[in-house]
Amino acid sequence: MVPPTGSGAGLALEGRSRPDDGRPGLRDDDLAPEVAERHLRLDVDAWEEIYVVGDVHGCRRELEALLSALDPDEDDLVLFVGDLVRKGPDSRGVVELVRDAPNTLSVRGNNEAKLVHDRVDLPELDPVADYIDSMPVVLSIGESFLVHGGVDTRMPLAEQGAERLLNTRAIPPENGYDGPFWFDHWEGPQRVFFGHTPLEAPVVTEHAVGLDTGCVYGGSLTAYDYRAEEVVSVPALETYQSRPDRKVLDLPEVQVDPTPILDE
Ligand SMILES: [Mn+2]
Repeated sequence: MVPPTGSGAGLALEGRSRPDDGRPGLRDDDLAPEVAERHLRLDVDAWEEIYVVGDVHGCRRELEALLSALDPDEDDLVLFVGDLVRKGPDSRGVVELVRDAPNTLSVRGNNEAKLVHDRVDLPELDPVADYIDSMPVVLSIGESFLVHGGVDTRMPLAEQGAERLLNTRAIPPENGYDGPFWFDHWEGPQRVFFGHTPLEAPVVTEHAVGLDTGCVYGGSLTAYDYRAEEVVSVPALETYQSRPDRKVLDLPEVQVDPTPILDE
């Protein structure tokens, strides 16, 4: 697919996306047709620094602090695992920030999908509805890809529709927050960057990187530095929404401690 319409990233991405040319990484053929149509491939070699950011949920101030600390320039790329919107204080501000920056892109989260499919109506987001509609479901770069929820390891990737990729958490799904989780079973070959499941600390394994550290719940906003292979985070400035502890996963055996960074 072409980069999202109205995206500031559209220009910067020119020549930096890449065709399905047989090099390693996710191919359109690996995906269900409806997902392949919404698969954006980026050229990993066309960018210097690459960061992947967890669920923002309208936490614009924390996102600004994170971006200010990372200080990306036009040759750096900032990707998001979706759920830019809802629950937090400034969903529209977050979408505008991501839309208007020249080097930022997000996959669709389940909360964007609720807007796309008219399951919820938020008039404040009407001015950015076209941009939200245009967000890809899968974004691949190098031998990694981003998807909001995860991969259902009970079936081939090519049989999984967008809703499944946006909402997968436990396997089987009815296990909810008790697990085991899809990333306990996923063996690649690609590495999957994901959000959707609030974590006490980011999950980093060979084939999965979980970045939703529950900023809107008073946790932190986390970014993975693709080149340095480390995670950095800024703390939430407030608890915008409360959440029961059992719905924030603590998985010490696969979690890493992010480096806290402060906005100078
Ligand atoms: Mn979320």
